[in-house]
Amino acid sequence: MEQIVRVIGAPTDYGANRRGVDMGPSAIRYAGLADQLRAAGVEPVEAGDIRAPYAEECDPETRSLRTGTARFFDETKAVCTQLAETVESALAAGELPVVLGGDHSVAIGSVSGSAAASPIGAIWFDAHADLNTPSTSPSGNIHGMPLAALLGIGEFGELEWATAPNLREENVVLVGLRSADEAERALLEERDLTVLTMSDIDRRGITAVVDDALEAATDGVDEIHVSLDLDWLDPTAAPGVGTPVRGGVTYREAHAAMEQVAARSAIRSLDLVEVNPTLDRSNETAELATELAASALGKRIL
Ligand code: HAR
Ligand code: MN
Ligand code: MN
Ligand code: MN
Repeated sequence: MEQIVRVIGAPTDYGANRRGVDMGPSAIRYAGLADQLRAAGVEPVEAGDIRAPYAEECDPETRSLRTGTARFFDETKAVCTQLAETVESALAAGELPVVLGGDHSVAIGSVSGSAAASPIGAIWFDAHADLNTPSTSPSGNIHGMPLAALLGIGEFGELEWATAPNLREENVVLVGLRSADEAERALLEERDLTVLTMSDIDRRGITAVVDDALEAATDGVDEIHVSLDLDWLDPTAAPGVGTPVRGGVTYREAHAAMEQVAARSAIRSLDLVEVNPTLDRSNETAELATELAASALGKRIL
C-alpha cells in the first residue's frame, strides 16, 4: 500500500516582518506539489488550509505574555493549536503530514502535533537558529522562536500549547546555520542541541554533515520531523524567501540532503516554510520546495 501524504496549508505571515509568506501554500500547490509527490511514490491527499485571518484583521500587539515581545501571539497560538490537532490526527490515521507555511512559527504546531503520541527527533534545515524567546528576540517576530518554544526555553516553559514534551534537545539538530543572534549563540553554547553550520558543510561536505544530523536526531528515537525553511538554500537558488542570507547550500546540495533523509526511512512529518512568492519571478522557490519534498519522500534520479 502506498503511503498517504496529508498536505496541510498553514497560510500565516504573522511571524515575519515582510509580508507574503501567507501565499506559500497556494504557491507550493500551484507549483505542482501533488504531481511531485506522486513521482516520489506516495499518494497526496489535500487537507486544505488551517484558518488564519489576514494580519490586517488582527492586532499585532495582542498577547497573553507577561514579559517580552511576540507579535501576533494570540493568532499564532490559534493557528498552531489547530495545526497540531490536524497533524496528530493525520498521523493517527497512518498518514504522513506535509505542512505548507506560512512563516516558520507554524512549526510550533506541526512539531507539537507530530510529537504528541510518541518521541521524535527534529532536523532544522535553516539559515537561522529560531531559538529566540519573547525576551531575547531582536524583532518580536515569532518565526525566529519556534525551536525555543518547542523546547520550552525561557518564557515558553510556561506555555503548554507551545512545547513538545516528546522532543529532547539531544535529538534536535540545526543544519546550515549562518545567522544567529547573541542570545541564540549563548543558548547553543550551554545546551545539548547539535549544530552543524555552513562552515561544517564547507569543510566536510553535505553528505558527511547530513549523516551526522540523522545520527543525532535518531539517537534513541525511531522517527524524525524535518523542518525545511527555504532560506536554508542560497538566495541564488531560493530567492523567494522573506529573510534571505547569503552563503547557503546549493540546489544540488539541498537535493542530496533530502535524498539522504529519504534513504534513512525515518521521516514522520515535514514542513515547507518561509516561501514568499511575491519575491519570486515565476514561482521558482515554491517549485523548488515541491522538488525537495519529493526528494525527502523518496523520489530518485534512477
Ligand atoms: N533571528 C532573527 C529574529 O529572531 C531572524 C529570524 C529569522 N527568520 C526566519 N527564521 N526566517 O528562520 O528576528
Ligand atoms: Mn526558520
Ligand atoms: Mn530561516
Ligand atoms: Mn503541548
